[in-house]
Amino acid sequence: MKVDVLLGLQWGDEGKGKVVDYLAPKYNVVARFQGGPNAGHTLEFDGHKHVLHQIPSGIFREQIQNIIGNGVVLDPVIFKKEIEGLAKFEIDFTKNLYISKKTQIILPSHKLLDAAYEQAKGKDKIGSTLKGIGPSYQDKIARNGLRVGDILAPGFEERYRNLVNKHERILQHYEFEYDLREAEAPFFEAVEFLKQFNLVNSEYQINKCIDSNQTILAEGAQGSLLDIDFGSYPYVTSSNTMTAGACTGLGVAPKNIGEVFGIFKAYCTRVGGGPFPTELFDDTGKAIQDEGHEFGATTGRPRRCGWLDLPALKYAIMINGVTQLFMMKADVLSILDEIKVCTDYKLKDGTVTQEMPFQLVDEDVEPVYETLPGWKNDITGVRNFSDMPEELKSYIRYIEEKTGVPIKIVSVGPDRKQTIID
Ligand code: 2SA
Ligand code: MG
Repeated sequence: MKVDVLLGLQWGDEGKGKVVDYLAPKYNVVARFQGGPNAGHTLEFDGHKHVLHQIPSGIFREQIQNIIGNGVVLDPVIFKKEIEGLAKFEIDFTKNLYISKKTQIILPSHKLLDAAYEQAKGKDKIGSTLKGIGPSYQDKIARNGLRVGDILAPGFEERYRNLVNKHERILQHYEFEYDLREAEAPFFEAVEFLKQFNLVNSEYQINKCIDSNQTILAEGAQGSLLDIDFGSYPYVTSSNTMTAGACTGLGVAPKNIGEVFGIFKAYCTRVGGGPFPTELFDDTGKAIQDEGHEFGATTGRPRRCGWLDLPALKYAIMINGVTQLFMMKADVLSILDEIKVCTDYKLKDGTVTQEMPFQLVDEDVEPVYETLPGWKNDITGVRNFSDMPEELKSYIRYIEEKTGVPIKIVSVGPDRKQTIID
């Protein structure tokens, strides 16, 4: 079977965790292909909320093979905590979790570098989650990184020390005060802990699954507008969050990509710095933030809120080859009398365009809005398309017409059950 890809089309937090959890029973394999502990995938079921950072969202089902792919950057300390935090599920994770030997390892010093780089950027800071993501990808590309497979080979500690020495010189250059020693004992403990898991050449594993007709879901983290190449650079994360990232992050050939599920919120949010043309600074923005509980799942930071941005959504659909759209958090908009949607960007020189400019700068882009009527009805109990209020149906049809892609799932609440399938 081909590999289906699920990814966020905005700035992350679209509700990918919920969708993967919902789709997981249909799949034999769930694989993460990029990002690391900066991700926060929230799953809610049986009245409990669980946030996963590095572990694929199929982990709660024993029969699913969960794979952390080579494109991921893994923090062993956070990984250990995550696994320990799941103890109550009484699942033997050494049986349903596989980690690529080629996965890069985040060292404690990567986190310090993240903080040093952010501090040096001053008011232009990215708003990084400070989990060491950028610096560990930097080492990967610079061919200095340590990989999961390296922990099994002799000399790991020496290689660690050599790399940390380089990091310390950079930290000193930035005159960044730090205390690394305290973090090292838990790091090496976590490295030992990692050894009990299946550390594999996951590209073979995935391709064997493809050949034996198993169903595979690649689970993206963050969102397309945070993609290192196509996002709102430099306010992006350090990985390819798009469909192509699933190919390189897992070792899957492009011809083996199947459906591409694009997840978007019925509105827009962004956490961290960077441009956001449709951001709301008024009571409506605050109301959406409160109603949608828009706070970072990893850092607890408040998420900025705004209207749905169609030029950005269409861009994400284009670069990813999205075949199905899933619209999340429609219930949050039930509080509004009317809903705005950005259809075009008006640029400084007066041009109106639907294309993303090379450099997205809020001051240079004025969103052109169309206003649609709200439904003003509690939809959290709706379970099928036909029972939706007419205004919600029109909102859905409107987006489908503008994007040319069908909306196949609409989410009306955080629980697994609050999902409407077309
Ligand atoms: P980083 O940590 O260096 O990759 O940050 C770079 C930018 O990418 C953004 N980013 C995110 N945006 C939304 N959600 C993310 N995950 C967490 C969540 C975030 C949280 O699920 O809520 O809890 O704050 C995520 N991870 C990275 C980040 O804000 C920077 O703008
Ligand atoms: Mg999240």
